[in-house]
Amino acid sequence: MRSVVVLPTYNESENIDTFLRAVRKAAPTTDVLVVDDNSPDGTGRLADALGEELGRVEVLHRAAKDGLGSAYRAGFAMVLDGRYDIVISMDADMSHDPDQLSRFIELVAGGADVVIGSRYVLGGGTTDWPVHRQLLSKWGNVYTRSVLGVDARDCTSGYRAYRATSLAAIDPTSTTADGYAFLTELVRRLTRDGATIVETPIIFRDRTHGKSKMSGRIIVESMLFVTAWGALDRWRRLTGRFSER
Ligand SMILES: Nc1nc2c(ncn2[C@@H]2O[C@H](COP(=O)(O)OP(=O)(O)OP(=O)(O)O)[C@@H](O)[C@H]2O)c(=O)[nH]1
Ligand SMILES: [Mg+2]
Repeated sequence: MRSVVVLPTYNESENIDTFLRAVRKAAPTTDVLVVDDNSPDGTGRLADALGEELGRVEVLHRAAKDGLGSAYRAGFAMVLDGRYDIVISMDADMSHDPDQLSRFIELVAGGADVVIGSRYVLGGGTTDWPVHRQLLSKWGNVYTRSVLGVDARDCTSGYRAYRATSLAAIDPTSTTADGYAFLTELVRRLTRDGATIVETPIIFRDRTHGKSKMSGRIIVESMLFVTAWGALDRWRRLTGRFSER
């Protein structure tokens, strides 16, 4: 099956070299589409150079920083053109272990519509995260699951593999959220579409290089989206209009 990793980057110059080499080693036939938002630290130029050296790396250069959701919408639009059977999403900061790529690909080949690398199933977890971040992520996910009734324990994990046709079916380019809420929005749409969601355990390692782009604002935005979607779903169930987005 033909597969591609969509990789949003913003100021990941300390990670991009290690990351692309590790992906090439772990999954030699998987392509990579880097979506760089004109990183001031030159990540985009580094990715171009690495692409020339390694092959199978394409770089989408965007004019300015526009958020994770927006970067994925642009990247997905490019790779959902029939070239690929599997579309993978990853962070560039080595939090997601490239050595697990073959497992994600096998699970999609085995019938999953989406495979989520999950911190909240047996065998999964986080290392090096401060306690407040662990609690926020864990309880954010418990809240999301209970409010939206989605079939996943980790809705905010960005390490995923989608069957390309199943991703196209939920029209990811028409999503509106950014940050973590974007990832939740995709799980919500997949659940409503009747997709087979499979979670596989991952150990999420905190980044050792570069700065986090996730802010308090993004976390608050995520919880507000979840609350609004939950209310909307409830209202639609009451009025029998559940089939609408
Ligand atoms: N193109 C693009 N990529 C982004 C943007 N914001 C974040 N990213 C990338 O998205 C991925 C996830 O962002 P991170 O900052 O690592 O978010 P996080 O993993 O929740 O937080 P930390 O690991 O603590 O930094 C990384 O590869 C970032 O470089 C953006 O506005 N545009
Ligand atoms: Mg990260």
